[in-house]
Amino acid sequence: MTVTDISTAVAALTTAEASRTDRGRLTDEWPGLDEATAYEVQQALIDARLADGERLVGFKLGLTSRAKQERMGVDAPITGWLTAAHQCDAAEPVVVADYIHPRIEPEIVLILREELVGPGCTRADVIAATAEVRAGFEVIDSRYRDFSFALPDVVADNASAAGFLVGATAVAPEDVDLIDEPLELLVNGEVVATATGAAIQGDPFVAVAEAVNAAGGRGQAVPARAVVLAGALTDAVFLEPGSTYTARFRTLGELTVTAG
Ligand code: OOG
Ligand code: MG
Repeated sequence: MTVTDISTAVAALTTAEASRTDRGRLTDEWPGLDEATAYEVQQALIDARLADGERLVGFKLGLTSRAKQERMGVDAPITGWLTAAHQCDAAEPVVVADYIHPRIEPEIVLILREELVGPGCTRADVIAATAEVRAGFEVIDSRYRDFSFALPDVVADNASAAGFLVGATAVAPEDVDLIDEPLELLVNGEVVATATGAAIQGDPFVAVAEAVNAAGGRGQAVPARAVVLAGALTDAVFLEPGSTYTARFRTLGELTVTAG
């Protein structure tokens, strides 16, 4: 299948995900694919899932940390959408064979009480609309070979969304300083990375406000009760069957998941 338009791009990405087979970049076949068109591909991909009976439950920011932007060779944050099918249960292992080449990354999660809509969304608006802040993990799984993509590729691929987990401790947004909130990422009990919330564009609430404004420019709002993944604080690590991953925050508590 040669990808030259939105519907063949949706079909190619959907097939790659369903068959757990990575593929080349869309931009190799469709050099004219720009960021705006890539968001149209992403929207068509999500619309197809919702038409198939999946339920929209969340919004994700991606590539908000300089560490990730450098690793992935891109220079701007992106957004994507989460459905109920993406939600994983920390009590069950995340099954590596269900994905292509899954990675896991620690996230700060906002649970909204009210809709967020831009343009004009501010940090204060995000805080006011947030019911709870929690620890989280995101499972990312690029449909592209070796996680190699240009910005339009990863946007079309719904920002590599594949799964997410939310921690058990709920904190009110006014009860946590997210900028200074420290995190340790542990693999099999060993600390492999540390960060603070400032890794998310200096301030996770500002990052979310900017992402809401960008989505607003595309005519999209983030609905009330949505789960918002503010962006990874560290680089992602590959999931290996039998390994255990812990995100340990100071105020947001700790979340552990095992890969199977
Ligand atoms: C893109 C998704 C990045 C994050 O939190 O930075 C992301 C990728 O790295 O494949 O979800
Ligand atoms: Mg992420």
